Amino acid sequence: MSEPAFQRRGLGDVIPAPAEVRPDPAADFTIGEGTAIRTAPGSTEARRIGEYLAALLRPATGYALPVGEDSGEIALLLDPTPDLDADGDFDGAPDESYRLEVTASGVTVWAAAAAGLFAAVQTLRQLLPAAIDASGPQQGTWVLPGGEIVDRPRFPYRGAMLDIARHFFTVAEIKAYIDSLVQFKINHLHLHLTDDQGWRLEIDGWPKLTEVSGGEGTGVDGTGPGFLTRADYTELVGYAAERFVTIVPEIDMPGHVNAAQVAYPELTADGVAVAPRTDMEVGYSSLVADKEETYAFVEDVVREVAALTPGPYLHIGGDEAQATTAEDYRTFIQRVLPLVAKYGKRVVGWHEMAGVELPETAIAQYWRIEATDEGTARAAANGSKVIMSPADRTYLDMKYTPDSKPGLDWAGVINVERSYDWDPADRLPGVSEQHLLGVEAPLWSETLRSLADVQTMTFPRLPAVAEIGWSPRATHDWESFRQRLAAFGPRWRNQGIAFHASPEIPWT
Ligand code: IFG
Repeated sequence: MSEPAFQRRGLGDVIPAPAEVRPDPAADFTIGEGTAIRTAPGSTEARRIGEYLAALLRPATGYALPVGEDSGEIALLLDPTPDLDADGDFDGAPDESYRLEVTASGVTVWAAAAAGLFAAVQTLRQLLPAAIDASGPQQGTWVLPGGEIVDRPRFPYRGAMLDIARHFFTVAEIKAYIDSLVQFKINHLHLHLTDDQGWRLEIDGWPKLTEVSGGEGTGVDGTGPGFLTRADYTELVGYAAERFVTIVPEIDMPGHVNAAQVAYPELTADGVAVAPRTDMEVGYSSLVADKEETYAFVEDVVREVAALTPGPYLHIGGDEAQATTAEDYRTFIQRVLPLVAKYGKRVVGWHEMAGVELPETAIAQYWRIEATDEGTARAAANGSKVIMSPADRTYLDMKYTPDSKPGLDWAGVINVERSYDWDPADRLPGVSEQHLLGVEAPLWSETLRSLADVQTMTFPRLPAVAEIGWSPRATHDWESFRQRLAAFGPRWRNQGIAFHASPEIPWT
């Protein structure tokens, strides 16, 4: 019995569960001193992914693992017409499907696009023993289980959200978060950039937003100061894109705007500055729907954020606008929707936005716990796509148990099983499979104070949401998931990722 760190993996021991798994135990492949990586001839993208794979494998194996186009037992190939029968094309999303074959002589990956090669690399990494994630050379045999996997995502949008407004997180911390997310084929990171307690992205035309509301003493309990410069944001977008993660920036409005109004009193109804807020209340602030300054502000911010964001989406928030009358809310949304389109982005908004007539290109993100939502169902019927983030299943800031820390519990406590035990196509009447763009797990940071807190709230529940977003419904099985999840304890320890040792998981 090999020690757990070098325990041979089963071909299906992957999260998210692959679509098709055909093991062939007679065909195991062992990575050795002389193993090389071969990438699709002429493809710089494939080459870059080959180098990414090599960088993942070199530290623990200590092997050279050269990358080239001519020879190598591990091949990453692009096949424009793979027989993957994958419905990979979701309204323009990149094709993430792939076929992975392990034989005694080597590993071959075929994908229609680089995104598929990247997804296959995440699978390959998980098929190696847990020791592969160690930061220094380990003595053992690097066995890959033989057989074939054919895989493709159920939904094109599998997201996480990090709130850097209530508590700021640095570029390095956000990069580390991205690295932990891509292992589970998460391909969108929604950054909640602005709220009552802080404004966290530099806007050239409105410098006080960050000078005043991104500075010392901002954030919940004043403990989360800081902001992303334009260069920081550009660096993050680039880092994410190299890992096939699309950044979705959120400027929350018309509510959740106290920080903007502290910096610019002209954004309030009476022009008098409001006091900075470091508490956790919501629903008390609003932009003024009938002031032209409001739309000059919004247009400047939307223009600058859109110009810095290569991804197709710009999130305008729209949640908890209790301080905005229904009529003003409608006026505001109807004036802002065209501004986002003007700068070439598709609007995403929390589902309250769907209370207003939406163009079918607008995307509603459902987040609450009620059994139905009329606006979201109507938007879906009108052709809008829906991102499912029901708080009682996907909100990673919810406590694991009544007395676990950190976290909130207004949507109830959420253990791993509750994160797994739901299906987005069954969540809301009127919102079924064809209306869904995907799922997202938001992490609000009112009670978070460190990257370790972020990781502990994220793992092990995010992998449940990732599997729901990627794997076919037919593979959805709690007993299988909890067994597969148990093997990630040693991997997260090797990676230095803090996680909650949920008692319902038989950790190895
Ligand atoms: N609801 C608020 C968030 C945050 C959250 C904490 C949404 C869309 C409660 N809005 O969730 O700002 O405070 O769980």
